[in-house]
Amino acid sequence: MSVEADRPFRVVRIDVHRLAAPLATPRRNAFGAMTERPGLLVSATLDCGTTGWGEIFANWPAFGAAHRARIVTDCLSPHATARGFETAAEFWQTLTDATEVLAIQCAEPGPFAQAIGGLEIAVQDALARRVGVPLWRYIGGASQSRVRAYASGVTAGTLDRLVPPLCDAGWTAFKLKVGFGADADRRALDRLRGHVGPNAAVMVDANQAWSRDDAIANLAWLADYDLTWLEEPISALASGDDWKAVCAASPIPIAAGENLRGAAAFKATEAAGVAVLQPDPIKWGGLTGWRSVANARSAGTHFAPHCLCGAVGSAATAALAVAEDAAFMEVDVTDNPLRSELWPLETHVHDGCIRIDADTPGHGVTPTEGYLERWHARDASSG
Ligand code: SMN
Ligand code: MG
Repeated sequence: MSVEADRPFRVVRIDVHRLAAPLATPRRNAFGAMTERPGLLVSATLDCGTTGWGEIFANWPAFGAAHRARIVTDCLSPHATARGFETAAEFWQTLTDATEVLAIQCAEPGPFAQAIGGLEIAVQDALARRVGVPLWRYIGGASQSRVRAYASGVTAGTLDRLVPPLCDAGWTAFKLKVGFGADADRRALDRLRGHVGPNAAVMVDANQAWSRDDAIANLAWLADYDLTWLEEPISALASGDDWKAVCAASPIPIAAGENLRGAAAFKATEAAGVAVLQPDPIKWGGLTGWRSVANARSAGTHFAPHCLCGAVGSAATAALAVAEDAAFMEVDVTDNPLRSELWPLETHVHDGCIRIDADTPGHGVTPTEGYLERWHARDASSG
């Protein structure tokens, strides 16, 4: 039973921190390259004096963190500090309702949802710290304090370097980016399976690369690879009929969610046959929205939260994943000092599972002054 109904609260201060960590090697995706790891943190201080931390999705566009920081300071803070609230769920719903029309007028429901999600996580973290309870237990987790991790960010070009040390460290699940042509994808999958062996879980992520027909055509060879799931084979905005056709044709569980917003969207994607839901709390929903999706899912549908962010977002998503008994949690294993400095893999992942300290209040990550100064974004687009 969540303890969040302990007593009302008021947010008295909100701060945002734009971060950027240069990358020695650009991180390439189908839609562009990252030359630095951006980050956007938000802190919320309650009337009792406790401060909690959240993270707002800001990976793209490169200047996105500055824009989302202004959404927090100019659009959300006035509503967040105007009155007291009974629960974090009421806080999240109030901010969502209060800015819904503005987000539509700006054609920016996504950035607004991301900003609200990160701010709600900061409030939940503060509420859990206020009563000295770990966040995963505060939001209702009871049974276990760990969740199976899978390594993401693995590509044909990086797998030979990234995967063997992870296998040596006990990792047992790996996700490969595909969508680069059947021959190239097959070669990469063969090499990955060669590293990880027959018992490891292997997932593939097409990042929306295929049309409905191309996805169905690719299933013919993907079926040979004993995959745990095929992620985003087609556009997140493709029709329900397209998703139904791909799911019906696939012998492999289909996964999606990182680009969906709203409980209705997740319900529709599940109705289309998607078997693994992957909401990302710092892209939409925070802990409140995420848990509404978790609680509404059908018995046979699995949860594996998407996560591509720094230490605060990783720790908050881990708390969620544990509280909701997720099947897996994504861990980006590529270079990101914004995560590794305060949430190092070697500390938090053992035997292929993310373990959460059962005693530390909140999500357990408190950015230090040194961290904030070291990674403070110094570009001109300070917003
Ligand atoms: C992903 C998307 C964009 C960049 C990196 C990784 C991927 C994921 O969809 O699941 O993390
Ligand atoms: Mg993905």
